[in-house]
Amino acid sequence: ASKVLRAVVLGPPGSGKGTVCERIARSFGLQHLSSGQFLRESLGGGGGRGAGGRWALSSASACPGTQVVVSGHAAFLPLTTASFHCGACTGFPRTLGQAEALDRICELDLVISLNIPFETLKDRLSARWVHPASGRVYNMDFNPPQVQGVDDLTGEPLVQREDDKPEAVAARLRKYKDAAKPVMELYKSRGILHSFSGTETNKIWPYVYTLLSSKIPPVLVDEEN
Ligand code: G5P
Ligand code: MG
Repeated sequence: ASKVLRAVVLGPPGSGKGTVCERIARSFGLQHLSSGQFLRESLGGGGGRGAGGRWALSSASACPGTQVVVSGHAAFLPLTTASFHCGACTGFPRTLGQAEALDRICELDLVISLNIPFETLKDRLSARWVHPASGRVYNMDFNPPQVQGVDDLTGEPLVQREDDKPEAVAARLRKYKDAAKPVMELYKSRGILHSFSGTETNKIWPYVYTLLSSKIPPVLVDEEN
């Protein structure tokens, strides 16, 4: 397959990376890869203990041919050209080391950065519920499930992520800020960084959609536009 687009969506915890990437995947027929989801699946739960250990993760069901190895903060995502020929990735690269590792594998076309105020992030994360098996994400205010506490498709119970507690959110945000700054600077210097600021995904999304539409043809007309 010829290369279509390689994009990553970066932003602090709760900034809407997953939400935006799901919409990108749907609208442009791209594969969505989430490093945080890979980590949670490997740990078999909804908790966010992702950064502390070392795991070799096989994500055959999510994306054949993709493997993620994370050791502390130095993660390596050996995406082959075939598996990432048309992908949108969230949560990776999270550090300069990861960005350099990604450089050795492929050249990114586009980096989307989401800038959301801290207070908004805290509110969103305290209202987030997830379906661990699929990674489907709900929010009691923004996109509630049809029946409270259960997944729309399977009827299985939803859980709250351990790392969505207020103390954990503050620590995650601090860590994210330190690690992300040099990554943003790198992509800015390459002219591929596109930043979007706001408090509502629905207001940011049309701009993201327009930007991507200028690079690849959508497979779905944007119903939110
Ligand atoms: P993750 O899973 O990548 P984070 O912390 O980077 O975790 P997170 O929390 O998953 O990011 P998100 O994907 O940016 O947030 O946001 P989301 O889930 O789409 O939206 C958040 C909530 O707000 C949802 O409930 C959504 O429905 C709602 N929402 C969206 N838009 C709106 C809106 O406009 N209004 C309202 N009201 N609500 C909205 O990584 C987890 C951990 O794994 C490790 C790290 O420790 C990380 O903390 N990790 C890595 N470690 C090392 N290297 C890597 N590459 C790593 N990747 C992950
Ligand atoms: Mg996410």
